[in-house]
Amino acid sequence: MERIVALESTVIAHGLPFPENVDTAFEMERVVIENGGLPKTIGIIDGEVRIGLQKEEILSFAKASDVMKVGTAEIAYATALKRNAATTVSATMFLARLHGISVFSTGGIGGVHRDIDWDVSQDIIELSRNDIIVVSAGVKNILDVQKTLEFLETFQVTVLGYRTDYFPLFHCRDSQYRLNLRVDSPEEVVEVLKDKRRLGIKGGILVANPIPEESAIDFDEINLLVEQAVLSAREDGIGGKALTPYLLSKISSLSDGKTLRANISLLINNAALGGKIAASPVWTV
Ligand code: PSU
Ligand code: MN
Repeated sequence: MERIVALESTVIAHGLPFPENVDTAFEMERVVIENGGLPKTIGIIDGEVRIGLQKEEILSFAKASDVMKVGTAEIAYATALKRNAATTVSATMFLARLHGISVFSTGGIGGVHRDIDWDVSQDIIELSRNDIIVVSAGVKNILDVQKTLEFLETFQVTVLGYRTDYFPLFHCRDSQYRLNLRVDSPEEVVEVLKDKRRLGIKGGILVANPIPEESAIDFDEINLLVEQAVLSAREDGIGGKALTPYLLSKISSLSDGKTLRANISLLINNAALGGKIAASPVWTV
C-alpha cells in the first residue's frame, strides 16, 4: 500500500504553462515509477474525485483554462456542483489520505504571503491535521519564509531537512533559515511518520528537499524578480487564489524561463524522492 505516491494537479492546471505542464506531469509519473513507487495524480473530473488521472485527463487539465483550483475547503463544492477541479497541496493531501496514501510529492507548498495582509494558505492547516509525508523543495520566496516557518511550527508540522540543515527556498538551495531536524535517508523519513502515528500525534511531515545544484538560482537574483512580481501584483490588484499563479508566471517571464526550468527540475527531483520513500522497505503501517 505504501508504494503509492500522490501527485497534485494544481501545478499542472495553474502552476506551469502549456506544454511544459503536461510534459512535467508525465515525467514526474515516470520518475516515481523509476524509483519504485506507483504514481497517482489526483484531481476532480465532472465532480468525481480521481485518484490517478488518465493521461488524456492530465492533458485536458494542462490545456483547459476553466479548471477550478481547489483546496480542502472547496472540494465538496467541486464534487456537489460536478465541476472540473485541480487539487492544491491541501486538497491533494486530504484526498490522498482518504484513500490510504502516505506519500505525496509536490514542488512547493503554499504558506504566508509577503507584503499582503493575511493571506495564509490552507496547505499549512492541512499539514497540521493530516498524517502524510509531503515532499517539497521548501517554499518560494514569493512567500514570507520566516512567517511561513513560524506558522508551520505553531501548527505542529514536523519539518525535516533532507540532507540539509537549512530550509530550501524552492529555486535556491541555500537560505538563512536553519532547520533543527535533519534526515539523510528515505528510511529515516518513514520512521518519523511511523512514530508520529504510533504515538497518536496528528499532522504531517514536510520533507524539505533542496533543488538539484545544477538548476539552482542565486538568492539575490531570484529575490529581485520576486520583488518586482509582488509589486506588479499589487498594481494589478491581484489577490486570493489568483495570487500564487500570477506570481509564478510573472517571475518566469521576468527571468526568461529560467525559474520555469528550475521549477521543473525540482518537481522531478521531488518525484524521485517520493518514489524512494514510498518504496522504502521499512514501512509497516
Ligand atoms: N507553489 C508553487 N507552485 C504551485 C503552488 C504553490 O511553487 O503550483 C500551488 C500548490 O498547489 C499549492 C497552491 O498548494 O499553489 C497554494 O495556493 P494558495 O497560495 O492559493 O494557497
Ligand atoms: Mn491564499
